[in-house]
Amino acid sequence: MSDIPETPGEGYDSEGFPVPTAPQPDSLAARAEMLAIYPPKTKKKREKQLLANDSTTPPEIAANTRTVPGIITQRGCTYAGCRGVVIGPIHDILHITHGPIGCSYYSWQTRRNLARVKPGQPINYLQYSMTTDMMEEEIIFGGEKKLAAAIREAYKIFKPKAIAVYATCPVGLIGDDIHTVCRHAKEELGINVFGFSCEGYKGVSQSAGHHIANNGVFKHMVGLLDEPDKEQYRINVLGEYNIGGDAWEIDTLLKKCGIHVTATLSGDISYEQICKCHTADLNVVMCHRSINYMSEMMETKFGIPWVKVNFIGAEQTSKSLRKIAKYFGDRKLIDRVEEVIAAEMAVLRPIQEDVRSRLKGKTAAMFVGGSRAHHYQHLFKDVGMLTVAAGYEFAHRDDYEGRVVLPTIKVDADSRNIEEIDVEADPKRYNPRKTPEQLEALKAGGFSFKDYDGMMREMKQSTLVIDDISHHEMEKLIELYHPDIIGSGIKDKFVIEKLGVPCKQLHSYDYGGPYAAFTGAANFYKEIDRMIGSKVWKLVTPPWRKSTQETFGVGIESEGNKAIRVIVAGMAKAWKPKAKAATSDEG
Ligand code: CFM
Repeated sequence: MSDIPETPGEGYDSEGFPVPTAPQPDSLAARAEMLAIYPPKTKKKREKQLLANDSTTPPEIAANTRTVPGIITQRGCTYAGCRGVVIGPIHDILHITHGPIGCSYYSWQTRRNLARVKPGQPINYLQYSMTTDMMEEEIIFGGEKKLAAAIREAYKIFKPKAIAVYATCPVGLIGDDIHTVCRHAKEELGINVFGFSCEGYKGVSQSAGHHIANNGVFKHMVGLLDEPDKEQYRINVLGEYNIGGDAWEIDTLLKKCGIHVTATLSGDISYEQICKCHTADLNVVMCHRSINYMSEMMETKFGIPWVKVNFIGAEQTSKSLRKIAKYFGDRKLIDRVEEVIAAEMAVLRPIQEDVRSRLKGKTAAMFVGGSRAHHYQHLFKDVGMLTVAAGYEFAHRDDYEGRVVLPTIKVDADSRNIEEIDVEADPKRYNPRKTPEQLEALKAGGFSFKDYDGMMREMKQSTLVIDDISHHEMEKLIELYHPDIIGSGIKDKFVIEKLGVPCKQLHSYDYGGPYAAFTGAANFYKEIDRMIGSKVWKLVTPPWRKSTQETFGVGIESEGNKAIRVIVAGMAKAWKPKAKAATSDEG
């Protein structure tokens, strides 16, 4: 069993939420103060995206809508969601960006979706950045010829099994037909070549890119190889991208239990694994936002049921393992899972208790992507910390309020822009993995399929929920709540730190991690303990609190800066080279 008390323990309230030591502000008053500065139209929009939580009946939040121009958002573009997030991690196909050089350059290894060369899978192209490098000439006269030449050239050098082509903003604006170019290349080269109309502007965020990518992967890859793996209990882990090696931790843990992963979409994955992933017995979904389309389409076409899991946090990892074992229903597997949980917790528990003794009662805030702002709350909870405010950058209402609201979500013009593909049961290969009776028995035993309750139901009453947070709101949040740590991204990390709060980069992990499964949880606890224990950010006087002379002249000799130099010198002295980490296999 996990050691998060089933009945509330010391430091937790009657609902199992950690109790903050410091007094917390009234969330409605804090909300009003955050919104006060905005002009009426902006305020009207932001007040629908900035709410005090109701965990029993989550209030309707405005999500997946356009950011007000002028507000500094943390969001990315549709191209990033497609090429960068969902398909980019496939390591043995070529990814060619059709566009100006920057789109390719800035998506080159900035996301730590690691892959390593394995026996039998010797190819890893992830270190390459391939682009057509569009210039004025192509913008004026069209870039199709240059794209066709690039595909031919790339094929000649690498002889890959498949090539994916990604459209960037100018490609959509000038109307290059990348799909026809890909079709011709497929015929000419005899390999799989396919394109994605994932122009950056196509949606309100990278979320549109996830959807476009899911459609393309499903149409062009899934189902091409009818060769099931020989192992028992075959699953796909969907929405796990092996950031910092997370998928490797999950894979190792599942292996210990006797559960086999056919494919992880898309972390450290090969083309072949994607082509045969329709042969698995179950899909488990980690990141609901980026891949729910795929799990739905695979169920419709091939009959593979899906369940939501979370391998972030000790309690959640245990729950997820038990859920998978229950699905297969084999006594031996169920017992084996319990043995593994007990063994892993025996190692993790002392670390958890030690860290909790220092962090109990501290607070966190998190603003990340479309799933981590929810999942990582469990890791903080494990060590007695309450998440007082959280939000996604680009998630949809169902990720906040749960899938129950799906029928009520209004499809606006921006979402209508994204293709919904018609999927039907495959006449030959549709194979429901469970009989209707088995499904009923599972449901009667409390098992739920296709279910995601969202973030709000798992957050404490009256905590703040903020969609697509602005820099102004972040600054106000720090001023009013003084959280002990914030989990966020690179676009606001340094502002947060200069305001005196440590910031854990929860996209790339600041080169740390892995944080998934029990082993990853131990890494996270220790990392957070170190960050909160360090006083370094409290000693910083940000440049905007100083006079110009102080900043550029005598500021360097200020008491705060002197103190920092002493700390840094101490750290440098104590530094020892680390053993080579698994993550050094990157790209
Ligand atoms: Fe899913 Fe992700 Fe996330 Fe995401 Fe992302 Fe990411 Fe993220 Mo950065 S797929 S929604 S588009 S869990 S890259 S691995 S960390 S914003 S919270």
